[in-house]
Amino acid sequence: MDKSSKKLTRRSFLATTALAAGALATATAAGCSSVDESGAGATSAETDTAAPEESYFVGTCHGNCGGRCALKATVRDGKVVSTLPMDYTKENEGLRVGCVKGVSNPLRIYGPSRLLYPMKRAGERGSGEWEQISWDEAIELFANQLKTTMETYGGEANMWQGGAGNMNGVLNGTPTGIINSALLPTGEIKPLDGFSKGYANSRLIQKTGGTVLSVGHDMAGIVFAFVHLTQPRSAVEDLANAKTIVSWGANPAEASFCRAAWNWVCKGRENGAKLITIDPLFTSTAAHSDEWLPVRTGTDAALMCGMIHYIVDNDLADWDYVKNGSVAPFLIDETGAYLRLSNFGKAEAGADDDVPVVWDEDAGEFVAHTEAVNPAIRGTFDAEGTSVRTVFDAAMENIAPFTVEFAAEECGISVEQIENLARTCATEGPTSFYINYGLEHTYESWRIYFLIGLLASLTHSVGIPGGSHVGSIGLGHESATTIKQPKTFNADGFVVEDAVPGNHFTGDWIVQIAETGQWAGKDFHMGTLVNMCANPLDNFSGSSALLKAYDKIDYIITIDSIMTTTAHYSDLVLPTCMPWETYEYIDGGIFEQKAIEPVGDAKSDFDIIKSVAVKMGYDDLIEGEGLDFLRSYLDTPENIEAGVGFDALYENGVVVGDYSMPATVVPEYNPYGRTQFYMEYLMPRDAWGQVFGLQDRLPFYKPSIEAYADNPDREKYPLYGFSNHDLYHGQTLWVHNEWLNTFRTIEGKPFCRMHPEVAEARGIKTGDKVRVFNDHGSCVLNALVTEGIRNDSLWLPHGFTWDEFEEGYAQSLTRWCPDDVTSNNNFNDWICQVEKV
Ligand SMILES: Nc1nc2c(c(=O)[nH]1)N[C@H]1C(S)=C(S)[C@@H](COP(=O)(O)OP(=O)(O)OC[C@H]3O[C@@H](n4cnc5c(=O)[nH]c(N)nc54)[C@H](O)[C@@H]3O)O[C@H]1N2
Ligand SMILES: Nc1nc2c(c(=O)[nH]1)N[C@H]1C(S)=C(S)[C@@H](COP(=O)(O)OP(=O)(O)OC[C@H]3O[C@@H](n4cnc5c(=O)[nH]c(N)nc54)[C@H](O)[C@@H]3O)O[C@H]1N2
Ligand code: SF4
Ligand SMILES: [Mo]
Repeated sequence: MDKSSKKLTRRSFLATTALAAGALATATAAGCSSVDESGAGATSAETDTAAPEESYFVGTCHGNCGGRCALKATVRDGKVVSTLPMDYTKENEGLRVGCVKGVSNPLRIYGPSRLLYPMKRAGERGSGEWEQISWDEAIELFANQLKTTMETYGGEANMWQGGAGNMNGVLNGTPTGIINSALLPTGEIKPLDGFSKGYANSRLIQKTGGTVLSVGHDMAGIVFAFVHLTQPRSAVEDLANAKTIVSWGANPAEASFCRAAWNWVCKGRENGAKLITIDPLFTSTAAHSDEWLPVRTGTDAALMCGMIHYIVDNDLADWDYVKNGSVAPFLIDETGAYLRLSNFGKAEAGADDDVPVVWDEDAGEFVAHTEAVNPAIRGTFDAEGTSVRTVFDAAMENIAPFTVEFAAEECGISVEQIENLARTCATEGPTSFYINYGLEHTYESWRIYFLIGLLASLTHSVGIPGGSHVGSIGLGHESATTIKQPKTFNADGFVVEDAVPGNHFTGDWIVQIAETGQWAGKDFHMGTLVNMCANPLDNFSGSSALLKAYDKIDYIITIDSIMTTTAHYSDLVLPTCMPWETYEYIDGGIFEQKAIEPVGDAKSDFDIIKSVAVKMGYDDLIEGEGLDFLRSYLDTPENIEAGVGFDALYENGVVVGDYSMPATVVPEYNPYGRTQFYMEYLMPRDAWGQVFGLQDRLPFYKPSIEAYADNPDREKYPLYGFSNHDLYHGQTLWVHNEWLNTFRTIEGKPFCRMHPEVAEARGIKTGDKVRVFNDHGSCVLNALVTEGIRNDSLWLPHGFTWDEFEEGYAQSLTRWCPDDVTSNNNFNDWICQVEKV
């Protein structure tokens, strides 16, 4: 911590990047003129001349906002002067999406933190002393580093950290995986590949047997909702059919993976739905809600347990759905294995027809769940000498300690509030639980997906109009659009015939490797770290721990378009293109058109990696230009026939078609066709031999790892810290952005939010300069005193780089704590103290 707070000063960056600063003067001037031209008034030069020539190009914002709005850039005199949502036909005007961040793209392209030249470190890491170098030298350094590391330690010592920077780009993005490795029956751990994005680097990593470092953010939700419990997500349009909408750890008015979500929440309200928001912060969504339940961070699983007890105890459940639509009646033995037809010799073990059986109360015997008329959901039975009980009983026993009273204490809301919530969800349905990422950014948050499965079963919030339970997790496309989607892709280019097996795990584990020198029980040397589309030090949780781990890495290369905190701590930084400076295809039907020459000496990721490959002697590894790959990727016969082949996309950016509605109500699609809240096996995202007991495969509540009430450290750090995503922030893509700063700063400085009771006890007023600190890190920023936050919590912004704070930086306060199941990043699981400076 001391290390980071000492070095991370704005001065050290500004004073030592004179060469960048020189170039900034030009860039900023260009940026300013674009501000004027887009509406605030014309520059004097222009008032004297006729209207300048304009041209238009389609692109979208990189980064993981999930919006993927098609934005139309206007280019004048070789500069992007505005980026506005694309026009739609009049009848589809309501589908025009975009946001204030998207509009501020010109300030990203010509912004003050833009990287302009390749630079190598001149002083010690993080000193901010740089030497500008040529691309030839940069490529040579990069290639030699990879080569020497391979020769000395093996290919896996070259690590490629993926991130959300160009999450959806197939040409210039980074690879990352969902399940990174598997434990084979032989006991061997097999890394699984994740090469679906980032064509050029995917090929180089495979050729050189490198290590893919997957992202840890959002992984509890993605792993459980997609892979483990396969929870169906209805289209956001279906929110219009709900009678109760619970916005839970979500803020659809401001952030979501679907820009249209809020429109449909509003539509639901117009149709009479009640909106309830569960959030420690009074967000825009909360402000529009009928009720705001300000729970303490990390306690949602306890709240779910309390609700489940209330619904069951008061007989408010839709028992018919619980019996026939969920896994509640499935029977498990003491090891947790399902009782199946094969147990009765009626199917071959493991065969497709070896389905779980239930106890049919009408028939008075065990029958295949698919045949049962009246399955028992409670009870213990003897199955030819084996004692089995229902999954429902096992689940209720597992959560028995977490009563309504327990939940009230834990969550910091009243028993009455919990009971009302449970009653409303159960009796005033259909209920849509709009669960998003706020509540999964705490330790072991994967447990909530078991609980929401059970809660949704009891309230029948699944597979019916208006009843659903997984917000916009992983969503993005599943809302109506007029953008025509390509039908198929030719991903052959990602396959390298003579690939060398490499490694693959969540990047956050480098902290453990730095301590032990091992990964999954084997020695692991951290030779090179290439950050590409990733900004771990500003965005990953526990950035102070990551920074410490960087000391054990021989060489750090960051390819980015801006000087992030991560770039600041690198040995070599390479400037890459922003949208509109190069070509890219973005999943979702958007072809980014090249509109301008890159600012400074920036090159596309494709060109950088291709040059490195050639320098390493792999002349034919990456053939042709980026556009050649995109042509082969998109030009399938199906796409050409549908009018969305390469030429159509290259010409138009997006092809607008008819309003196309996604599958509105999505039923369960797992092999049982039933809502799951139990798993026979729990496969970890990163395998190193973990085994999980029955308790972990059922609904359960465990308190946060740091932000729990009885943590003795709360004497020093009494406040629960958290952050969020909102209209004016979006990870590091929107740093140093003057337009956005007018909305998200106080007197030009980032601010934290605290309750008046917290402020008064410390003599703090809005606008005061304060220091927030804990054992991980600290930062100095301004205070905003507001009733719109719990009186035991403190909100820090996310989405500023270190040099935007007077001292320290916000991310340094977060805790490093990936869990054993999903390696999830836990941004909201830390405690802190605040004082007036
Ligand atoms: N405290 C706190 N921290 C959080 C969160 C929070 O709520 N609170 N949220 C977390 C979440 S949910 C997420 S998804 C993460 C995201 O964190 P990251 O995965 O780091 O993603 P981004 O900041 O979107 O992008 C990373 C970098 O990629 C760069 N980039 C953009 N386009 C390109 C490109 O084409 N090529 C290259 N080479 N680079 C590019 C950007 O400039 C940026 O610096 O942040 C997390 N961090
Ligand atoms: N405008 C905008 N949109 C975005 C992004 C962005 O940065 N800006 N980022 C995109 C990305 S990568 C993601 S992951 C999503 C994230 O978007 P969301 O899923 O909405 O995530 P957050 O904003 O982090 O959290 C949602 C709400 O949960 C609250 N919260 C925090 N901790 C808890 C908790 O323990 N329990 C409960 N009940 N609530 C809690 C927060 O205060 C916040 O208001 O948005 C995507 N869309
Ligand atoms: S930041 Fe996201 S929502 Fe906003 S315009 Fe860009 S892509 Fe759309
Ligand atoms: Mo995210």
